[in-house]
Amino acid sequence: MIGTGFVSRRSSLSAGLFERSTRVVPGGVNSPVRAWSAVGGEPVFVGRGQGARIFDEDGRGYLDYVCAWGPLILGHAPRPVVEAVVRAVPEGTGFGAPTAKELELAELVCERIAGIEQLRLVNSGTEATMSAIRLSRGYTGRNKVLKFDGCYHGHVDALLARAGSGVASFSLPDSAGVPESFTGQTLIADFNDVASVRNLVRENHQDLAAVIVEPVCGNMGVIPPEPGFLEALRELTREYGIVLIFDEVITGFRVARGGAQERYGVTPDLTCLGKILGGGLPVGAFGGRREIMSCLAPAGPVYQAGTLSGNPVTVTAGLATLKELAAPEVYRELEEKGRRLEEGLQGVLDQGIRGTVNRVGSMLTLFLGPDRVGAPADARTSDRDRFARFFHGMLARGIYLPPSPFEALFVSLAHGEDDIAATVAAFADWAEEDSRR
Ligand code: KE4
Repeated sequence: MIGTGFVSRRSSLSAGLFERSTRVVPGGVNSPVRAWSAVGGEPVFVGRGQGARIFDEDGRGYLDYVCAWGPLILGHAPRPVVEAVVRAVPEGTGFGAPTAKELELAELVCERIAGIEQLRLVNSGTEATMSAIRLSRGYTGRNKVLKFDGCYHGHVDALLARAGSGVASFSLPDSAGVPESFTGQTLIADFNDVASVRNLVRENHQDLAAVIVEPVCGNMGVIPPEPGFLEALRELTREYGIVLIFDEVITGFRVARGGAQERYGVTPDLTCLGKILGGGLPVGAFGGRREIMSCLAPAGPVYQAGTLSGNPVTVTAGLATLKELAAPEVYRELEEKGRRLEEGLQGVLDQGIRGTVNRVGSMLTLFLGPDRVGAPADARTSDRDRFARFFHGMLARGIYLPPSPFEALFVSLAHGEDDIAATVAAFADWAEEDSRR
């Protein structure tokens, strides 16, 4: 069955395409993680996807756990989304004017996500977090923002920053091209370390506009919040009038129908969304308390805009996707599939491989090396060479994983029990082969 057999040789067309691509696209890719820098080798060029599988340009199938980095919770080309988009396109692909559809999507999101009373659609998660930071600064009149070491919020200048450690530090930029002045107002705390946050907040609260956090860290591999961590952030920010922003670009509609804020029962002031919200088409959104959102132009003085915001085709795909995620049993199914994969992988680790699996719902990470990953610092002790062998070993067995130890695997509704069993079997087979090295 495609996607579970051994892939005897790598796609030759992909290799040719990659070489061509590097001539006209920086690094040959339109987003760095796709270049496989963390695992080596040349990326597979994907020709199409269907259900739980993708197919490279040679038609070789792979079980896909990247799922376009999270959006494809229904799997690839789900019929309800495809049919809705096919119907929508002949009606026009964009108007630059308000539409009933974007209003319907905003109302649906406000109904699903507890912390959102008003919503603004944008075109990427980066736009969402960038705008939420600006809005927080405009609303509070303060300048500093606090983020967490290891959390990623898109390539926003002010958030491309991390300190050496998690204590009070004004960060240096993490990317060329970002002036120190742009990150000079960015504080870094340690995820799951309430004391590191409390110290920074108490020192800086008079000029601290926002605390932004991935409620489940997904960008150092999956790291769940420790019990009480999110509650402590909520209490601290409320005490000092600081805007609490949940970056739910990954977790929104992923870890629960109402996102992480529903799963953990903590309601932020602002929420950033993306990925699943667009059903695989380019999207982002930010929303929250009406009092804060009403500061946004044209209602208020904080400017934010976007030519393609609320694009009717994107909104159609988003509505069709969210409608498939309405029934509670959907999240029971996702939880069960995630659990099966976690237990299967952990079972192989328990046979003698150092590592651990972290999971929240249908997003999970297999760490090779550390026995426990409760913070990004733990994740950084991962055995990167072994991960690279794991990645390629699984690829050769028809399993397509995120090409980095610091990303999440995503299980979709299209992944069946056989697929999950085949994935675990492939891991066991690779592990046995690797142990003989
Ligand atoms: P985009 O601008 O890439 O749509 O979203 C940025 C973003 C914001 N917040 C969180 C929590 C995110 O995870 C992301 C983007 N996620 C990465 C993968 N972890 C996208 C993959 C890529 O960069 O190519």
